[in-house]
Amino acid sequence: MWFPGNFRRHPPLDWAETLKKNIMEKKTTILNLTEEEFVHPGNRACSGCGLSIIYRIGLKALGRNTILVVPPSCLTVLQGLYPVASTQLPCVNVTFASTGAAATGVRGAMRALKKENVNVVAWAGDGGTADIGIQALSGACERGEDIIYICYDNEAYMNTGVQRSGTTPQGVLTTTTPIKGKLQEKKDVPAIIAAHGIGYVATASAAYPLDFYDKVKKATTLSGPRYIHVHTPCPPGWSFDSRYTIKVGKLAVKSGLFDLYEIENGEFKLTGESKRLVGKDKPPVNDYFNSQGRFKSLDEEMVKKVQAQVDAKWAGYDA
Ligand SMILES: Cc1ncc(C[n+]2csc(CCOP(=O)(O)OP(=O)(O)O)c2C)c(N)n1
Ligand code: SF4
Ligand SMILES: [Mg+2]
Repeated sequence: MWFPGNFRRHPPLDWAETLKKNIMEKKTTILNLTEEEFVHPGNRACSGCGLSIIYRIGLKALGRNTILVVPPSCLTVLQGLYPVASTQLPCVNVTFASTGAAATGVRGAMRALKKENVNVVAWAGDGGTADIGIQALSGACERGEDIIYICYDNEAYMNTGVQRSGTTPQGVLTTTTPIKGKLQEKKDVPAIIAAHGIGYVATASAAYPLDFYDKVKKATTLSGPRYIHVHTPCPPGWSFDSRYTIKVGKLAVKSGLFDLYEIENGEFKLTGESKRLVGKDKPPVNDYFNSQGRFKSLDEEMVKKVQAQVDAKWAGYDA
């Protein structure tokens, strides 16, 4: 279970200096985000929900001229039902398998109405993206549909009680993998989508919301299919205390397990914290595993295997 001492101590950061530097360099900071809110205060997400962080920030980046397309998921619950929905933007709730196709239809409707400049944004969970919705998403990418697709990856089917999905990492305990954890490795969805040759694929983390904001903002300036995959900690599903969402999310990135990057017109580049980590010492992956109850059945051999995979991947980045 959770044990705060698992986190290594880092030197204290001078927040005022960092903020000043970022403002001088014209980077995105919390001070220059719009004050307009598109998610009402008070909604049905659990406390500490990573999705609720990126949803609030992502909608700020998208702005009012946006239509959302959402399949069944925790996001449907977070949004709630009309007339008490928490989102102040039009949202179409669609069937689980159809998100990519439904977004295609909304884009077609906007074209027919000559409202070409609307952001049509599919926003789906990992189960709705990696497993049941992948056919519709793949079709939309292959056809070159003019949509933004955001997948929030909490690494299981959370809304229905934590069942394993294609993106659940190997060894994770879920209600459908309750003894040894999931046997298979995590499906690399951004790589699958990138293999369609679309113009923009990015990864992000709820623990680095401004990096996510910049990527969503950039996606709104591009056209064609754009895909953003966001690592999204979930306190009840991952079994950690809800106050540690950002720390757990940051550990996934800092240990080199989940990388922040963009693939723009086929060109791969690390971004943000991952870019800063190249050539630097990283905390062992076991620090991340120890921060959550869902990894408690991992044995030493599996931890060594994952560490070796991460080291090999980063040796490639360092080259
Ligand atoms: C065809 C179909 N099968 C199953 C369901 C039940 N269902 C609703 S939400 C959900 C889980 C979605 O998981 P994910 O996409 O990862 O989103 P999360 O709940 O984790 O936010 C399931 C299985 C459904 N609504 N439709
Ligand atoms: S179960 Fe997880 S993803 Fe779903 S609302 Fe709760 S914290 Fe968020
Ligand atoms: Mg999920």
